Amino acid sequence: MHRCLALAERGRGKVGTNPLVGAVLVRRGEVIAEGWHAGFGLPHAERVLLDGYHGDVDPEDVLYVNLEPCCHRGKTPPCTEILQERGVKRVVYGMIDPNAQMAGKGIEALRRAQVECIGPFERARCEWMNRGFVSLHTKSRLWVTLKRAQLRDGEIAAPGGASLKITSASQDRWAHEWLRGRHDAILVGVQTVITDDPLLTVRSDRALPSPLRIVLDPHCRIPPGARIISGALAAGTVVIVGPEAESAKCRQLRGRGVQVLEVPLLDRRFDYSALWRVLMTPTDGFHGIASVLVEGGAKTWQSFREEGAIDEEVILMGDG
Ligand code: AOF
Ligand code: ZN
Repeated sequence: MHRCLALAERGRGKVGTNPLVGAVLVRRGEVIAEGWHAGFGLPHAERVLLDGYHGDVDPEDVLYVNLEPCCHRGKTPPCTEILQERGVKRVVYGMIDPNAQMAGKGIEALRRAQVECIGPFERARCEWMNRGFVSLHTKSRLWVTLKRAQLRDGEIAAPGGASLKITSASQDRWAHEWLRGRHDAILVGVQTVITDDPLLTVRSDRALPSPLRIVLDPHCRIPPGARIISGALAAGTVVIVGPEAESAKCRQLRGRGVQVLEVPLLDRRFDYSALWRVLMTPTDGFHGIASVLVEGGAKTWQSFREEGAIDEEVILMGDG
């Protein structure tokens, strides 16, 4: 199962609103074939595994997969069918699929077809890896992590508003690998872009996926020279604007490859349920996202708190 999770991780940043899934076929304790879900709309892990494995499946072989095999025809055919066609007789699964179209029906279908199913196995780890996907289906919103760096006295910025270096190099490394590299998007309020002009990229020695950059910018105040909307970074940036944002400026941003998405306001703040809907709905060229890391600033953290939309909060305590 741990191998399934490692394979599943390869799909991070590519599967959109789909789950991260890996599968292995084991014969007498040895892995003989592997597969993973490599991207939104592409074949599922189990199908990738069986399409790439041309040998026979023995009745004693065990197929491990971190998510219940699907039983519905979505963008791809049901995995339960190919498992039966290829003679898989034993399945170990990590967790039930929270998608209401499955929700145990995949396992039921396999058991009805005399396939032995064992699980959920290593459920906590499997659910944690897919916490974004689980959140989409159980809360109808993304998984939200708040990240804050602060000095021991609680200070987060210099009195003049200029940015202050708070964290150490090792804290930065950890934050890049374990926070930025493990979320589908990094979100900031426009004031952070105006004050800090951040890059919002993952900087690490390891090859990690690049999350999208999202800016909450009701009146489209983002400075045209900001680094996240310049050069190659522009194509991975999403600016969320309100209905009254200046349309000429929005057009100019779109011309650079920036995605500009409109969300209605409620009491001078974005309507969060509409914001979730926009971010969870795949469109042409945007596969939707399942998790977001909110990096600031103070007003943006506050609005997520007031909305009650925080699943995890990480505070990096610095010595300054
Ligand atoms: C699996 N293995 O690798 C994945 C599963 O539109 P589709 O056809 O891609 O179906 C998407 C749904 O299928 C998704 O919401 C989730 O319930 C399941 N994804 N299932 O057995 C996989 N990616
Ligand atoms: Zn499937």
